[in-house]
Amino acid sequence: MKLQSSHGGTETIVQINSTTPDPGKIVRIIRPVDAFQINTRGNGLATKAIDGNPNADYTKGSCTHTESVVNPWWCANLGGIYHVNMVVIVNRNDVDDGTRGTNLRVGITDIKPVVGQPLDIDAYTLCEEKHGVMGEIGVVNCPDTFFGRYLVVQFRTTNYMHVCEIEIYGYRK
Ligand SMILES: [Ca+2]
Repeated sequence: MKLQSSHGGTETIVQINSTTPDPGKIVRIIRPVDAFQINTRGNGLATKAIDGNPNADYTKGSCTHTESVVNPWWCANLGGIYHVNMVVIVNRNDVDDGTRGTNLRVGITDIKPVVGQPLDIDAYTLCEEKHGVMGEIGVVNCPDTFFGRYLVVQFRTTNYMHVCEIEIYGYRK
């Protein structure tokens, strides 16, 4: 796994033994076709989490930003049905009030979330929840049996959500 810029067409390949029961499947980084989030504050567009630039300084222009809401969420349209094995989330690191990025949850669904609407991730296939503050990087594993078109990242808290890159690993169903 690498977190450096992936511009230039290079493709990251990782080995995830614990979640890849079939050794014939190659887990690769998935390139989503679109990203959106519950709402957007300023220039913190949702697509900045999939622009290939993991720079964690918001002022450098490659991080997302929502308003402060209950259970803010972000979603990637994977452009097809994928098994998702792992998600790596790079948190913003130039501001830290000690609570942002709390109770990270990742889920998969075929139902497109609606911008501006709250999202009940418990209704989705929930990969994992990380209790407490995420820190600079969050890593979430998904069971190999999970698949879908939309990958949702949510913080179960009331706060702003701002992440700087979200890398999704898996393989096409
Ligand atoms: Ca970015």
